[in-house]
Amino acid sequence: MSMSFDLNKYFVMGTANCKREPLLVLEEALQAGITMFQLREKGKNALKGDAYAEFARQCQKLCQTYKVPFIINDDVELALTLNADGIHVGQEDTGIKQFRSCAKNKIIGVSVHTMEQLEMAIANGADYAGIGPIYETSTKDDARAPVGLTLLQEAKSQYPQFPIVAIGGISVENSFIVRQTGVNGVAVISAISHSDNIKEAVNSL
Ligand code: 3NM
Repeated sequence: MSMSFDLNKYFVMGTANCKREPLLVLEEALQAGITMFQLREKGKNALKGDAYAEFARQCQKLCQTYKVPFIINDDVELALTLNADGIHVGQEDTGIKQFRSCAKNKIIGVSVHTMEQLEMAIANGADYAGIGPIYETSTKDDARAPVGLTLLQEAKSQYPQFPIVAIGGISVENSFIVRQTGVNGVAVISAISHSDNIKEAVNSL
């Protein structure tokens, strides 16, 4: 059993997603009330090596201050080194069984794009699934075709107790209709990281 967590307002970010100092963006989002944070350091100018680890440590420290779970995308080694609260993996990333065996009480999230992948994630012991992209997104280079709201509805009707977060193209404007599917929360990058008023964006999501 992993530690408790709340998917309600899940902010995902890496340095490439920020137009301002990333740690300031994160702190404003934390102050505004995000419930979960995932460091997703991707792209051609992504931090590497010590700079990446140090940035991750600083993000973790902020999350600890605000008592928000700190999740690392696709990097089991760093997650274990930093004793992060959890890891988020895609379909192509390291299997979750490996992470679970060395981190029993950690949060494990998996990105899924079909009902079959969702069933597999649950069978493999994931703690939550991210379903997406719900809408078109320009943030993820290799994003698949949007799955729309029907997959969220199907997932929640078949697995009402399993925590599900919607991701991909979610904005302040469309988050209301996304939430009507019964999902546990919305995960966003640009709706927060590109916002000129993070407090308002987080409040409105
Ligand atoms: N994963 P934005 S879509 C990181 O479909 C990510 O699994 C997705 O960025 C998936 O909120 C996506 O700016 C990008 O659209 C989300």
